[in-house]
Amino acid sequence: MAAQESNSNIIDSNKSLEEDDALINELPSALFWDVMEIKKWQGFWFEPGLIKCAMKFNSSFQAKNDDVLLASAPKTGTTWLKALCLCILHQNHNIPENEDLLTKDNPQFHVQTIESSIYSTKPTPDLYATPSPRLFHTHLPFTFLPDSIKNTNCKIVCVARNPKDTLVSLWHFFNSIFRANQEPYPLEKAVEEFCTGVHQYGPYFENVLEYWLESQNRPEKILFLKYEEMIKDPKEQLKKLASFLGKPFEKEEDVEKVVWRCSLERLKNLEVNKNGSVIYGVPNGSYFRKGMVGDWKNYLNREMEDRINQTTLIKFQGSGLEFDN
Ligand code: PAP
Repeated sequence: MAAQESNSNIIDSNKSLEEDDALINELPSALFWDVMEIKKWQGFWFEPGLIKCAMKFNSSFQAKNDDVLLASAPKTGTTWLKALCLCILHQNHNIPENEDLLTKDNPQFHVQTIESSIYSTKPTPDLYATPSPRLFHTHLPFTFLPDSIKNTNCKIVCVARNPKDTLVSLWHFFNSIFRANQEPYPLEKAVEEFCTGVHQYGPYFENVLEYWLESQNRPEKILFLKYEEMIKDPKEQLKKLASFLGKPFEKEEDVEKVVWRCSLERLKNLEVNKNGSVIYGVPNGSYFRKGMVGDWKNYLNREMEDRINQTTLIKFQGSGLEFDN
């Protein structure tokens, strides 16, 4: 880490782009996986371009009461949640296969991650021309959300996942992006960076905890889903999600259809995801791997397991947040 954190790194909608650049330049830096510069902004690490987008999003986004915002720390079930919410909000459970949106593009394309897609394009697309209900996603922690999201009636759904599987999923993902045809990044280094929070969108722990605490205070506003519970009982979790979004299922068979439509097995084998295009510079197929609870046991040694367990214990202590793993 190079510089000291600036005291002036607060969000201010009156600042010019040049001032944003100057502020970002002053932030402490680190090198993520030896390739990507990340900077610490208000306690979290992001690549500099993302900070700019997050600032723009924070200062200019106007929420509507019927917006739905999906939130997740990376690799905790985002793609799955995006697919499920698309099906719930469109409610056309009887459409033939060839009309299903999920066969046409990856869920990541249909539900864009607001700070890394919408606010990184120039000019900013006309968000307000999008038909209601608008469905967005963010990997940003709760702190960074615009006041209009926090203070209107729009709903937030957060998905979270146990830290050890999240880390292993992250490790596979970044190996495929940064180190294709190379030796994988040393896992012990990835564990250390995960525990100290020095990674893109890190720390995972604070990101997850913020949404957890908010969901406890405002359950009508924020639904907190756990990946492990979704794997264990997808139908029950899907019904809970649909009811929260004000679109409860009328028929049990529709619940089953959506669970199947959004299953890893189906999505992974769709043509569009096997050979499909690229979003955020990432092949569609990289969003689908094993989708297992406890896959970490195949990768982490005792020392790594203890390191993550100890960190989890300290970070989540007293919050009531626990994960199966
Ligand atoms: P993102 O943060 O880049 O958007 P995200 O979708 O949150 O990625 O995480 C990918 C993980 O979700 C992968 O987990 P794994 O590496 O442990 O296998 C991926 O397999 C899993 N996943 C993707 N789609 C589904 C799905 N439909 N059902 C269950 N798990 C899924």
